Amino acid sequence: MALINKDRIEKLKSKASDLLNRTIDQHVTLAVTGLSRSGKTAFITSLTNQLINEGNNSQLSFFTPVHQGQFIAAKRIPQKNIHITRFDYDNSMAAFVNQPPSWPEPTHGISELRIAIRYKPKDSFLKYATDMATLTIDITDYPGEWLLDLPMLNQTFEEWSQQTVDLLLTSPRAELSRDFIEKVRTIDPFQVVDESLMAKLAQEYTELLHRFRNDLGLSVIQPGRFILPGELAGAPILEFIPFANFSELDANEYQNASDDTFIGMLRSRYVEYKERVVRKFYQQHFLKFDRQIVLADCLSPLNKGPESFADLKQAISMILESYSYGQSSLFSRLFSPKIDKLLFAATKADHVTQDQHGNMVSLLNELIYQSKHQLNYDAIKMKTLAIASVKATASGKSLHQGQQVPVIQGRRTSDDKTITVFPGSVPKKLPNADYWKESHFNFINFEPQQSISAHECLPHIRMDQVLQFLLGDKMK
Ligand SMILES: Nc1nc2c(ncn2[C@@H]2O[C@H](COP(=O)(O)OP(=O)(O)OP(=O)(O)O)[C@@H](O)[C@H]2O)c(=O)[nH]1
Ligand SMILES: [Mg+2]
Repeated sequence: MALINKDRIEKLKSKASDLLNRTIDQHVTLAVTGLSRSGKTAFITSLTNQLINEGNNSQLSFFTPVHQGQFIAAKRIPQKNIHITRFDYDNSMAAFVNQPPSWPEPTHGISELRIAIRYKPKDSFLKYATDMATLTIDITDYPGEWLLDLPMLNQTFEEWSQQTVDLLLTSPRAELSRDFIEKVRTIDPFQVVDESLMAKLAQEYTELLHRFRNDLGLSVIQPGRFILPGELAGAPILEFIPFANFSELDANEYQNASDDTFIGMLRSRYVEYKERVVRKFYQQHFLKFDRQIVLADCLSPLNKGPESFADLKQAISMILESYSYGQSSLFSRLFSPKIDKLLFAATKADHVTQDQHGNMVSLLNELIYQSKHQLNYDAIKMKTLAIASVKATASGKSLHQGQQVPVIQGRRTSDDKTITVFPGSVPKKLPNADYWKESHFNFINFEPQQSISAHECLPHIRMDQVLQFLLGDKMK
């Protein structure tokens, strides 16, 4: 008798579970962004690796479902949007598995990955119906540079040109830009345009943007798609430039210029770019994200100097416009937002000693909260963490002038030598002029530590806190 009852209860449970699995939201869309080289690929690879290899050398004690024994297993499953590039997890992992291990190659554009996590619900009302639940996670990797374009949606071609040319003619960009601006000034804006001239100028402008990023370490790059075109590489929609001579144009003549003139083509391509590229990205992707991780590498700009750091501050402020949900914000006026959690992560924390992690968090918080955009704390839950997706150094202590000082040890990228250093202090606040005069940073690039097998967990710093913030509440 007792057996029959148990059987019936199990059947009822399974029926109820089927029903609930169909009706209860057990799905989350995580978007990962950051400027190029900020650590997006390493982050997604590590996050996936920690989940699918949980139990095999994993260190996730701050992730409650693991800590409380609710976590059963996770696996990669086919992604939802099959028209979007697959995030190449296997290839990225291969870099860490190789002997000697290396970092994954740079990526371009948007990619996706889907993971299913099986867990035992504990607190939520799911536990009355089922012994096991599944949380499906869609992860999207996209360039932070694409968010730098949001303000363009609110600007005419004339406004954008003037702002961009002002920026180009200001230090530190002026030196590199002068010749290009002079060249643009010699062109008759009302001449019938030769498309190959337009393509050539756009190419020169794109090269300038690459030099700002790579040679000067600058972050404000606009239009963002020019350096990271994704599937639009070579398309004429990316072939326009800011016009340098608006003050000398007759307003009427400009208004009436047809699309086959130089200025007319610039204007029409700019408008098309805003609608078909910028707005489309927000509509097709951004508005579908539930949760967002913004990765920021604050250490490289600190190494490069004050101009690079000031530019990072400006870029972060521009990126934050996309999360500024106040009624008067540009974003809320254009779109209806959905994101409920926003994680800011200062990446590559293994480049500095552990005692500096608190300063990394304070510094990133200063960059975020001093921005002119008020983030709406009620609508979005936010957190800042200093992390290393893949820890490439070991920490220890060394005797220096009779005192124990914290140090890190790792395999230096430039010469593959194992070195032990104190790389310097991270400023707690936005550094001022005196700070730049006195301080010398020496943040060194390291290669990953010893290689691991593809089914082992990567060493990390605070990836468990990342998982707890992003997924913990969905797995109760
Ligand atoms: N030490 C250390 N270095 C890291 C870490 N994450 C990233 N890096 C370094 O930063 C570089 C860029 O990391 P990626 O993950 O490729 O960055 P990304 O944002 O995907 O770059 P793009 O694909 O070019 O946009 C790597 O090649 C490493 O040198 C980390 O956790 N620790
Ligand atoms: Mg990448």
